[in-house]
Amino acid sequence: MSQSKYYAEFKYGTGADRHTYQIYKDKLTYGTAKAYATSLTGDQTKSYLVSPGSSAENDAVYNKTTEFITPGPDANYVWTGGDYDGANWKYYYNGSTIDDGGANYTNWNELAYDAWFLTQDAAQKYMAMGLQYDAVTGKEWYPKQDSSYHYVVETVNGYEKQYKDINTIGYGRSKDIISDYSTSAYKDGVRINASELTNFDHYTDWTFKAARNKKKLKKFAKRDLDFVYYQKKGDLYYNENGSSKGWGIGGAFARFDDEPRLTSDQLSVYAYLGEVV
Ligand SMILES: [Ca+2]
Repeated sequence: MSQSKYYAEFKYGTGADRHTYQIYKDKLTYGTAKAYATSLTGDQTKSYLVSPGSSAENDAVYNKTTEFITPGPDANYVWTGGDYDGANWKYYYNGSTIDDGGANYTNWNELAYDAWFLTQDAAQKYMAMGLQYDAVTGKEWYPKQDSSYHYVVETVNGYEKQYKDINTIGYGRSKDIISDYSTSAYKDGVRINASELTNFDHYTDWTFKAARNKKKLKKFAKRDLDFVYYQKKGDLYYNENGSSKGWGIGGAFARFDDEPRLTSDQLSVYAYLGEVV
């Protein structure tokens, strides 16, 4: 099963407040994005549309989002988890009020908020973060009516999916040695950080095959596959040059010491953007 979503991930915060943020390349309506965020954990208080509670968190979200998504005419906002319930702007994940003008952190775009305040347009009940394009100011929040935007999902500490993450930094020179992978220890499988893989752009349509023997391995290197696994050695290859002979600027980037059986439904692919500290 090849995943359909292309996302980048980063971490922000310390200790119990260290949260995971996933920035999605696809666009969804507010309700669909919210439902997707909840579906990651099954609990809308554990995984929800991003709800910045401080200026530093807001900056981290903005900086990482615009590192991954270039602002433009079709990418001017991302959904956040703020919405208007008819009386107050609130973060839906915990019901906290965000427009009280008091102690709670707010980052409204003043002109947009004032215009909304005058009309109280009932359709403009969702909070989106501007990505800075055209007249839109980056990092600030805008009251928006429903539309399809990119979105950022925040997951609280301890509720992240259980992936065995493969580090591809320095691949080609060294392999990430994996000695603790099993489907029982990592129920969400193996996840490849593809941001370091040269020329990789198949985030939503990557292909994978496991080779039974050396002959198959050589044969699969000459097929239009992105990833090939050689179970006999436990090596996972990136096939950078597709159907050309060999692996191009690719090659084995991970070795599984236990040589487990790997299938495509155990694999997922994403882009890791690091940790904001
Ligand atoms: Ca090849």
